[in-house]
Amino acid sequence: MTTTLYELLADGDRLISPYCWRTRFALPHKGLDATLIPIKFTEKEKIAFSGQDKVPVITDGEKVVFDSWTIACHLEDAYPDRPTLFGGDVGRALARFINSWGDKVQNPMMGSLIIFDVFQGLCPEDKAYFQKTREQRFGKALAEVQKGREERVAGFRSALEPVRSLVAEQPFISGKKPAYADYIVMGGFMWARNTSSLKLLEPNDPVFAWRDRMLDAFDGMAAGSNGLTV
Ligand SMILES: N[C@@H](CCC(=O)N[C@@H](CS)C(=O)NCC(=O)O)C(=O)O
Repeated sequence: MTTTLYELLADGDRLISPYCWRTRFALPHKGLDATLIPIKFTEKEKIAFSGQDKVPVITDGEKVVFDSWTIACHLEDAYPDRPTLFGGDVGRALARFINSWGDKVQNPMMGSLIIFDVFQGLCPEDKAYFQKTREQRFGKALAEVQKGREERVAGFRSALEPVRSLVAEQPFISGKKPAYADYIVMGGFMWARNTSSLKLLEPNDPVFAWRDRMLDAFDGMAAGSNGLTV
């Protein structure tokens, strides 16, 4: 069966969407070797077949699936004999809580620190669309959103405390090995890494060491994705 992932790239080959990154990790976890199809914000016609306009989108054989959480559930259910992303129904429900935290807390906080950097790294044809839609979302100019971030980054680090205390005690959020909950949180960090030089974490932070372990996962897949910071 052929699997295809439509994912969002900035200028060059930098995969920038936190949600696409979740799927990027989930696929090799399930041992699936997907064909990767890059799209830009202004190339939505490439995913029109999915009936909506957001990535990630996968095709898996005849099936079309969109939304990173729905994709993770599809992969778990379609490939039950492969390594599990959730570790059972209770693990799936708990990973869904992390998904919600990533969507509602982690990524919005990160966005307020890096959104102007994201804009600056986009290809020229995507810039006007991104600026218009994101300024509508934030209600102000993107450079303004990012203002004062050197002071505000401390608040982001505090919000990571539940992750920090966990990965200080065990190598991954999911335990001894990484799984979908790790991919959710790492998706946000990959968004930042591939768009911004802002130092989000201090090197002595246990989350920093966890992020390094995630960069090394799957033969350094994320580390080799043209990031700007270490
Ligand atoms: N809940 C969705 C969110 C997907 C999403 O917002 N994707 C963004 C990229 S990060 C997108 O495709 N945006 C297109 C646009 O803004 O036009 C998921 O988890 O997949």
